[in-house]
Amino acid sequence: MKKVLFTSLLIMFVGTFTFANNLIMGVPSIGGSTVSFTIKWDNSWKVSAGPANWDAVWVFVKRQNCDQPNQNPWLHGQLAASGHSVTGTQLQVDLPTDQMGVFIRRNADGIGNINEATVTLTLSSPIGADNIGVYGIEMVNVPEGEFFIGDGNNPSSTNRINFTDGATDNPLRITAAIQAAGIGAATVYQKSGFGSIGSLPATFPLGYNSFYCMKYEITTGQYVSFLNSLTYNQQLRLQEDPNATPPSSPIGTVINARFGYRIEIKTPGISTTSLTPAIYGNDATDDNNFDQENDGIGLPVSIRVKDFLAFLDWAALRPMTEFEYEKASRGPLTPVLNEYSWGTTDLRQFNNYAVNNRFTSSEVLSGSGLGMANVGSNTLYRVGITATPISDRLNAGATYYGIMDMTGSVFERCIGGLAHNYAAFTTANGNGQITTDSFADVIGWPLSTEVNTYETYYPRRGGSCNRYEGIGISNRQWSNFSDGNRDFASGGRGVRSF
Ligand SMILES: [Ca+2]
Ligand SMILES: [Ca+2]
Ligand SMILES: [Ca+2]
Ligand SMILES: [Ca+2]
Repeated sequence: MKKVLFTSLLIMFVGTFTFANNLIMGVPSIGGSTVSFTIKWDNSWKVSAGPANWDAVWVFVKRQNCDQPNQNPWLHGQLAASGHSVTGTQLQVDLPTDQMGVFIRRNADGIGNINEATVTLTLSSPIGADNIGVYGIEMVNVPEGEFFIGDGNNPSSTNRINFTDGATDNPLRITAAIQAAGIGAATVYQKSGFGSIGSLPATFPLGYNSFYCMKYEITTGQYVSFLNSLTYNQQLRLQEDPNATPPSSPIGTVINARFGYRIEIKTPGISTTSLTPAIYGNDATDDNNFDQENDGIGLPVSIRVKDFLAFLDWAALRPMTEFEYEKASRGPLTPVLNEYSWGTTDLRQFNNYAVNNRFTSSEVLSGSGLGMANVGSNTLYRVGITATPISDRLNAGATYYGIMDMTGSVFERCIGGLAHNYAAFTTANGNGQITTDSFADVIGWPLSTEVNTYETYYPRRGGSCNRYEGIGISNRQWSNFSDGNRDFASGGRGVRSF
């Protein structure tokens, strides 16, 4: 039986110019090799001044041969080289060379709502009786250009380990020439040489070139969509405790419950007559009624490095580097000592405010102000909660480009750190598939076949809801931190070079 799934992986939309709004994608229709669906979202932008960037939706397709739908894996839906279109006059469809998905974005400068339009994508082979899933993730363009790493701190002070120009405490400007040649030895970008053991070559993304960055951290809704596309054995490898809580466990078995959200088994899998995967859902209210409006679907997830990399490979994205983290946060502006992702040292912690409409898509804090950040509260709130209809960058806590929660909420895992070699990392994206043991397998991603032992190979940036120290844009004090479970409010987001 043919079925179609559709998932707005992120249902809330906010940005520098904007307030919370829906990305809405309609139920797809299928014919021949094509998938068509409606799309609309509010408070979109494309601007030539200031950040000179735009927002977009990364859309990709999964397909499943349905002769044995309970057992067959969902495979990434490779797109054809042409045959992609969108109706109306506002939008355009951009196809990357690897044909893993498309970016839907404004075709001209403008700020405001996107009228409903119909997107048609052509797959690389006829759909036949396959089941089809369509997924969308909101992204922000980070344009090509120079920027600074480091904020001028003494890297030895309070163990900041921040980037410098090598010789002094001063920031270093990343230029086209540096990207083209590779930045080289760690002593070039850190005073004590605390960087990659191997020299970073031209193929290592230093952030000069443009890339797309997820507007928000990976959410519980996105993570559940990912889990629900896996085989039983893949799910087993991502369980809380594979021995105690296999996918065939009863309804309500907790898979990942941290800082307020609860991901549980909604429909148990089957392990007796066949291996039918479980269906997971969110149940923040813990009444075993899943995926309700107040079940915390828009909260960020706290996950291990293994989970994080598997999600990014599945979504055909990649991790960002530490250099790209600083670019995405600071933009081209001159560094401010100890600045946070909104560009100042203003800071208001969430715990000083009440929260209304808890766990819903309209969850909101009782107050606002400059530099709102979820650090030290030990609770997670919906991604982008600080953006309001009238918020500017400082009030929304947004980065220069309009990316949310880069300071606080969950840690942003990056490629980088010290005491290991990440010179082989490139702009290569995931290919939509993970291994049968649920590992990412992209060449160049550090140690992606080891279990839990590579947590220290992915430095964490920006602080989290359970850490208020070391949260500045350039602070690297969590570079060498080991935590093999999901207890530390560590998550992150994907990026993609076009
Ligand atoms: Ca429950
Ligand atoms: Ca519920
Ligand atoms: Ca964060
Ligand atoms: Ca892969």
